[in-house]
Amino acid sequence: MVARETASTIFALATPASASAAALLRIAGSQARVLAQKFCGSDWKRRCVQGSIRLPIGTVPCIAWLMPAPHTLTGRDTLEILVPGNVEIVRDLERLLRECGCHDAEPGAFTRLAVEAGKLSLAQAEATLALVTSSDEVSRRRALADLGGESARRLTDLAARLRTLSARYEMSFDFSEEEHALAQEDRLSGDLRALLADLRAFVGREGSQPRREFPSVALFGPPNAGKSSLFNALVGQRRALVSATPGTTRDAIEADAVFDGCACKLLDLSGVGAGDADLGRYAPQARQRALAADVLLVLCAPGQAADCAHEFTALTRQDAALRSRALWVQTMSDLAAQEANPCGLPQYAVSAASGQGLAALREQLGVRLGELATGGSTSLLRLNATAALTMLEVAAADPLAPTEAVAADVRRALTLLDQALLNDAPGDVLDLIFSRFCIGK
Ligand SMILES: Nc1nc2c(ncn2[C@@H]2O[C@H](COP(=O)(O)OP(=O)(O)O)[C@@H](O)[C@H]2O)c(=O)[nH]1
Ligand SMILES: [Mg+2]
Repeated sequence: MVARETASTIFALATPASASAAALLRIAGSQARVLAQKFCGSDWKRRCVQGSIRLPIGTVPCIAWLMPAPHTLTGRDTLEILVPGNVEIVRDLERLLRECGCHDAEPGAFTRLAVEAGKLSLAQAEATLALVTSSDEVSRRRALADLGGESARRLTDLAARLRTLSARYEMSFDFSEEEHALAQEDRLSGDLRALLADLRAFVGREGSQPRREFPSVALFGPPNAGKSSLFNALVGQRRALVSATPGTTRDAIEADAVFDGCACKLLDLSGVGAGDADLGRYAPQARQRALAADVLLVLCAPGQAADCAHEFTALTRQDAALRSRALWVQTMSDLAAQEANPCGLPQYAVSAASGQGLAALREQLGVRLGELATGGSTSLLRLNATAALTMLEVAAADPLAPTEAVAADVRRALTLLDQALLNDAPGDVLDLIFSRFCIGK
């Protein structure tokens, strides 16, 4: 599929396929010149031109960027066309491009061309993906470091040290004098441990995997606990319906929110427990979503402590670990003084009305979400560095391991690092990597 693309001209929509101010279509390949002439009557020089395109829907204005090979990301002639972001216009234009012999790009096709043209390392290509999909500060920082080549430089240094160490291990077999050999082994294992510490720092948190979606923060509590009011205060705009009538929030309401650089999905759940106007119709669903939350805010208005404690305790019977994910939030602190919570959870007092206590709660949410942030990226660079780390840790942890066995592990770990750094991945690994990209990247 990608082989076909290398011989042809590919195109893809680089902006979301929905109504917007403008839509950007990317075209790479030999047809780009022909199309630039057709749409803008332009000779093929690197520049930005205005033109128009005749489509079945009518003649639409466009702005085109002409980028001649080889000084483009893909190494090929590239044309980028900006048209009004109307779904029909985009559909017509895509049809026209197909008629002109262009092919729909596979996911990640542009980035793959860039890698194949030597314009981007595999690590940088993967960083592009990680940056687009990152949901938190840690992942973003890592992706930017990968993209700028900083991670590759760090790993190159580590690989160079490992190469020297590997050579020293190989040479150590030549020492015959018992005493000398022991001193040599001590030095080798000391240097291996030092290198392990640096490799561990590079790999970061253990088992880091990218999250599929934003972590969730759920607002849970009895009707009239002030959930919707706090939800709106945290989101910063009126999204959820606030009412003195219990049971106003029927289904969960969701909004994206960011605390201290960490994105999350904030959930305003319907009320649980006594006083529910819906007689508990929506409560089971609210309890399920509370159990699944990454951070649970147990909301308690003045006088609701017993109700809240009862509900929260019932949840912990299903999942005892929920306690470590939960915070007790006493609401309407403008109306009543803070009371101790019966569940012994970390406690925050807030008022959605006066804004009191919101900053401290936001800060704590930032901390909690930061702890969840794995900074995960399954890039070959990190995958192989992690595999090498595991291999070396096992080797270093066994005091009885013969030097020959440790030397063999050091060699294998080095191969893993080299493989990641030299873009020397097998074809199926490349297919897997690029299949995770979106179309148009
Ligand atoms: N004084 C005061 N009233 C609040 C506060 N937060 C919510 N309320 C009121 O409490 C009632 C219930 O609030 P709501 O957010 O709908 O609660 P929910 O049922 O838990 O979603 C409404 O009349 C709100 O105006 C607060 O911080 N201070
Ligand atoms: Mg509500």
